[in-house]
Amino acid sequence: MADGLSASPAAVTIRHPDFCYQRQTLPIRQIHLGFSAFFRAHLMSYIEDANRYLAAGWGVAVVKTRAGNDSQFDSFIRQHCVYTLVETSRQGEEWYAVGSVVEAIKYPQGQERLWQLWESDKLSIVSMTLTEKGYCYDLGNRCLDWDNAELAADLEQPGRPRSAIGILVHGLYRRWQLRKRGITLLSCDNLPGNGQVLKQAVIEFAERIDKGFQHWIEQQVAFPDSMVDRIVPAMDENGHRRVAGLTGYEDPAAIVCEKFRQWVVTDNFAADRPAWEQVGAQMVSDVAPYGEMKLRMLNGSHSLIAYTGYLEGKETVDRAMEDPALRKMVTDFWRNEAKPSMARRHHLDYDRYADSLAERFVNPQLGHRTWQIAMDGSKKLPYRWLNTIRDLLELGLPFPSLSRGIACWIKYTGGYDLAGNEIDVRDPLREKFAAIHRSYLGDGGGILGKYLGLTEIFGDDLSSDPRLYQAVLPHLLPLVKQRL
Ligand code: CS2
Repeated sequence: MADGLSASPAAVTIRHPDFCYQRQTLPIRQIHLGFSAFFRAHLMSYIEDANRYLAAGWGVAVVKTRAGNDSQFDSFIRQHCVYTLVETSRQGEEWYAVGSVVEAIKYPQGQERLWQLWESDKLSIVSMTLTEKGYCYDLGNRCLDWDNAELAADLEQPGRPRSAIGILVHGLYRRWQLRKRGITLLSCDNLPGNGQVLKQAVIEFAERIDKGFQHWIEQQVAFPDSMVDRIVPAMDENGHRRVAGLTGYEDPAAIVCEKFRQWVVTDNFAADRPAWEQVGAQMVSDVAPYGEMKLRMLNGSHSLIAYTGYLEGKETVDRAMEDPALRKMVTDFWRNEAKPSMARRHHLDYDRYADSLAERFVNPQLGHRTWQIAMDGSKKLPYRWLNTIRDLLELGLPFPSLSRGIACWIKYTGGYDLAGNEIDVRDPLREKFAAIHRSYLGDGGGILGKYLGLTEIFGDDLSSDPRLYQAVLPHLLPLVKQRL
């Protein structure tokens, strides 16, 4: 493209194996917001399979909505959106080239092209990986977080959106004005009831623009819930070297992930979709039990390993799992905390799931860093840990692993490890956390009181529950004293 911001698969030689479908003519049926590694490894693997094995004819345009990592995206555009996916397990590794992304757009520079795609008759699905914070949604109060500056600015100027929610609403608005058919908005983020959260966020925004528009969304747009699962560590130089060794070429957009993947989706689509159930996705009427099991068991134990493991000098998940004490803490957590928190409501095979997680977590090929998982804890923990704690409190059951986890998270987000070395804490509340630790230096009780008082994380209920305070305090005291 003349502006260099978009690329379609033109006749340039690509050093990748041939595709068994016609990339050049794949129509764009889906837009994806977010150029995340997770999207490339998870959702795209199902779309690629649908094109390869079912001749689905399903092209995707990916939109990079956030600044940063531009050089990787530019390389991706230069290589005509083809990238390498390496799948690893203890049994070995396999790789292939993914060709189903056929256009890449940088936002806002490429916005005219983006709106053109939104208005297209061929468009059926707009999917997204925004991470938990990208929804600007206050789950406690079940409403949009209008304190978010980007979101507030989008309400002033909805035609020039900056937030992902603003982009979705504006895209829908253009379809509504042109009387186009409804489409599906498909969230692929780790949030319980992600489709419902997305729907509430979009509708709340739309209502402030026009009631008729809101009504149209309610009638014509579908928001399936989905549970997404595949471990996809961030790529580093080693990873890139390994891929180049396997394939014989450099690919800055390459991803290494585990072989395992799971995708459970409510079969509630407004328009066409590939027959993803024929390539391994599970289409169900209710995703909730699967989503809950995955968030509480997989992500819950990931965060547990991240904070406890990091503080004990374990750089990766597999290294932490090699440590008998940490491994025991994790298996106890699955058996005695996560499982009983869910078992009275649903009847999935939690023990088998725990066994499969134990197998996945020891994969030494992944090098999944505890530091990576520890990011954005303030946004992740409410979904991963706190509902488990709420259930266990109600059942009168103890939660020693999660109490230790909270203590380690508090220590970690204070910005120093047990030896006093600085930690690169990445979290929207980073400054707030550091300020608490500064004002209550070494005073575990004071620090804990302030942390639990953060109702945006703990909600009004847990913030004022003395049982949580009592459970965490003994774990925190020795950790904060070490820094004195
Ligand atoms: C991880 C997840 O980084 C994290 O917070 O817990 O990305 C996890 O690897 C995926 O949800 C697995 O499906």
